[in-house]
Amino acid sequence: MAYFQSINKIQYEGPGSKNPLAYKYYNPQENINGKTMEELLRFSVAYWHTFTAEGADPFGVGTAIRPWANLTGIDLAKARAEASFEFYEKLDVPFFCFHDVDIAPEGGTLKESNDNLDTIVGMIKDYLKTSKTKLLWNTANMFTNPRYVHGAATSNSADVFAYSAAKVKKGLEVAKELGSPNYVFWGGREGYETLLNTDMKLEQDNLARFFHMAVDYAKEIGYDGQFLIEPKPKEPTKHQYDFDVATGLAFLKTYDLDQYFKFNIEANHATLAGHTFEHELRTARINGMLGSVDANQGDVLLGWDTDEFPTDLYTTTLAMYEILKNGGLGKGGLNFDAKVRRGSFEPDDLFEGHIAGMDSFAVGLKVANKLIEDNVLDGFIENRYSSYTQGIGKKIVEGTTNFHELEQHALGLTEIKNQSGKTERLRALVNQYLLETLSSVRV
Ligand code: XLS
Ligand code: NI
Ligand code: NI
Repeated sequence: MAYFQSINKIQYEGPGSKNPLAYKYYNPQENINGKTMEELLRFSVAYWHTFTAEGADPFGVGTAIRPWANLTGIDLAKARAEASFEFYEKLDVPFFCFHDVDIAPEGGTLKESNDNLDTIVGMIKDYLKTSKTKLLWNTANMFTNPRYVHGAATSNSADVFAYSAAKVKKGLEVAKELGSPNYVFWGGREGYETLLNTDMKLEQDNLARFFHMAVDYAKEIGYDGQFLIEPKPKEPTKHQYDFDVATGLAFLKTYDLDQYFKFNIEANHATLAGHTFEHELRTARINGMLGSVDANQGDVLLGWDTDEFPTDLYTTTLAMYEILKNGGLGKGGLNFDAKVRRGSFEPDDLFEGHIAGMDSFAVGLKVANKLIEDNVLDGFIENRYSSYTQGIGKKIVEGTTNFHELEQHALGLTEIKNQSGKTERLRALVNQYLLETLSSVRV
């Protein structure tokens, strides 16, 4: 049965198109430097926002009109799974992602939950045999159920720790079964509310123990997907342990876990941490830790994870710049951890949201590629740091000097000449590249 009957397969119609249900910039087979857009962008649909959520917010119930709304329980789960593959095919998207509870209802016991999960995983496995769309990552939801009120692996309750371990154990088995190239850990409640009742050291040690056990179990069952930590500073927990990439990296290094993990970087989490998206991507990239991306955007006027579809071209450009500089995303992808607004409640909006996000990243890809091709920023940066390529600067970089010699050097200086950083010139250049790219693709 078709759930999105009025929608045909979304086609690339080019920038001149006025059709809201067509790609204007995302042309999957278009070649960018020897790779197709599809290979470079690796788009993914988030199951939870697209098929499970109903548009509720803390002040109101769901508004979404969905063709499976008349169903409940396992029948609802089956309908959503069926609809999801119709959606992927119509959108022509290569990947999707899910939490365990997105795809199957929780039962009264862990055993029942796992049985429900097995039913839907079996269905998905069948679809995967013929579908072009594959799983990018799966994860365990360890934040919705009241048992996680004090956290999962950082809970004060050892029983909750054990329950969480069982969920991730199952998640890794599912990842293996469905051939998932990645497995994600987002620690929504792995943090604390107040130090007055918290043993922070024990909680962090336990989180590290949990990750080590997950690594061991993956090895044991022969699951070789990439492990990803998704940093977020807060929400729902006030202080979250995986605050941002730098904090996550320090944690991983402290506990000898850095060789087993990379990061899944979400744009809106970056802004909640007081960073730009590109800052987080750069921090991960220069440390060899950029694994995957949750592509969305926040709203500076709102202080929470609004998970909007990304439409800010400036940000998609700077993000794609980091991704191209990283040599692509490897096993990772651009997962739309994004939801249509509560007021956008029609099924078509699900398509239009994804189209908007995909087109925006396609533009970002083109502009970033041109900026790199023309050596616009690198050339400037190289010149800006040229004092480190000769004389005392070269010695600093090569590690062949010390404070004595540097003092002598400083004493001999009559004048220190600084150069302008040219921020405005560079911003104007990026604008120029954006506008030129947009006008050159207009048909
Ligand atoms: C929540 C997170 C979550 C993760 C997966 O803010 O973004 O959706 O991506 O658990
Ligand atoms: Ni996310
Ligand atoms: Ni998020």
